[in-house]
Amino acid sequence: MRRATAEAGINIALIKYWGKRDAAENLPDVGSISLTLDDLVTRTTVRFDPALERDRFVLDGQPRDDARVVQLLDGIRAIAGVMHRASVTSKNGVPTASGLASSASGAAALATAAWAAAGLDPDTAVDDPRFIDLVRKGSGSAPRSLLGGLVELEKTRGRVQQLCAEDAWDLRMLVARLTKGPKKTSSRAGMALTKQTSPYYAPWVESHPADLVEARAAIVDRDLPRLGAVMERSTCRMHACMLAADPPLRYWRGITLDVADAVEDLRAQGIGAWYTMDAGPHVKVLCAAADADQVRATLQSLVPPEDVLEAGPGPGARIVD
Ligand code: 2P0
Repeated sequence: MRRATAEAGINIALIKYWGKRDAAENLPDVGSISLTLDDLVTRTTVRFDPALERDRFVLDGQPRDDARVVQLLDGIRAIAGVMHRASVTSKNGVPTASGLASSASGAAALATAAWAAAGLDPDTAVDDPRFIDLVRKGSGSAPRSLLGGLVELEKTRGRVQQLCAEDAWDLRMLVARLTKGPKKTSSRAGMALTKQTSPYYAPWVESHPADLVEARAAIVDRDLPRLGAVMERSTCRMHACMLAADPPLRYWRGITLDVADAVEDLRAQGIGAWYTMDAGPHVKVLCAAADADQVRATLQSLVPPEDVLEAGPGPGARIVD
């Protein structure tokens, strides 16, 4: 019996991924740039066990059937020449399927733990295209959680590279959690609908590379106002593209816009804070560590204190046991 435990932080996209070029390979139509967080982690243990007849997956204490988990384990078994089924136990630090990116940390933690439990070297995994391909098929944004700090996922082959190490820029991401239940449309279904029906999809894909160029330059210069501005632009273009789908795809709620307004008001007062939203109503706010207390106070004036989460840049997926 071989076992390993891995942890991976969620990542929040600054320059957004939305839409697939190849659904089978889960390759994106656009690149993306994200921040891996040091809190809000998924912790996963994988144990290959000759006594098991089928893979077992327990998420937050609940047994689940998840074809993507089995697919990922099958891929690693094929690479490592392992025959045994696995027991997988996973715990999410964020609500599952709520638009808080737990699928990315989940796939990154699962793949890293399974890779090590199968006897493969976790330290070189991120350089192995077979590993990245498996992680990406688990979740398109998951390869970004393999690396720490600011990370770019390129669209051509789906590879990742670090743009700024987690200890090289003292940023904070505050999350205003606005609902608790699962989202109504999965990212996968939402992306397919948008690509098929939104007249803004082609312009989204066409205009996207300029946002990547702008964000890379802002990161090189450690220019937060410039990075924040392009993050908001990428966010709003992605949501505009979804809103134009048929039927319209709207993840925002009224409170989502109230929080965005409050972030704009902070900026009008001279506090550097910028908003982003993903496939859910929650608002994530990027700021410098020095401004985090003021941002937190503003968010807590709109939502209960326990629904404001704060994290800094974190490391990539790693073996912890
Ligand atoms: C992102 N999202 O860049 C974008 C922004 C949501 C909005 O990546 O189908 O769970 O596995 O590729 O990775 C969410 O999508 O979707 C996502 P699949 P995934 O973070």
